[in-house]
Amino acid sequence: MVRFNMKKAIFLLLSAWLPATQAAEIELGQQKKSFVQNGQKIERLKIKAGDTIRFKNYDPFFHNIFSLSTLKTFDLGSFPKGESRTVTFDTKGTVDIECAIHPQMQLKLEVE
Ligand SMILES: [Cu+2]
Repeated sequence: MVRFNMKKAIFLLLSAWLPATQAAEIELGQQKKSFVQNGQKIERLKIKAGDTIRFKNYDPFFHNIFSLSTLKTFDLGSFPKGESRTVTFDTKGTVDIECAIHPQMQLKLEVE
C-alpha cells in the first residue's frame, strides 16, 4: 500500500512552482574604487524584490560595503580581492549602498 506523504507532496508542489519565480543573483563588482557591473561603472541599479546581490572585490585592496538604509541595513565587513559577500533584498524600495573605506563609492539600489 502506498501511503500519502504530505511532506513529500508539499515538496513536489514547491519544486514545480519555485523555478518559475526563482530570484536572480546579480554580481556587483568593486573595481577602481567604483561599483561596476559587467566592467562598467554604475551609480544606480534596479533589481527585483527577492534578488540577491553578490558584491565582489576586484581591487587589490579591501572594501567594506554597507548600508544604513532603513529598508535594508547591513555591513559586510572588510573583504579582500577575489572575495565576495551576498545580500538578499526582499523588500521593495530604495537602498543607498556605500563603502566604509572609500566614501566616494556610492550606489543607489532600487528594489522593484
Ligand atoms: Cu571601498
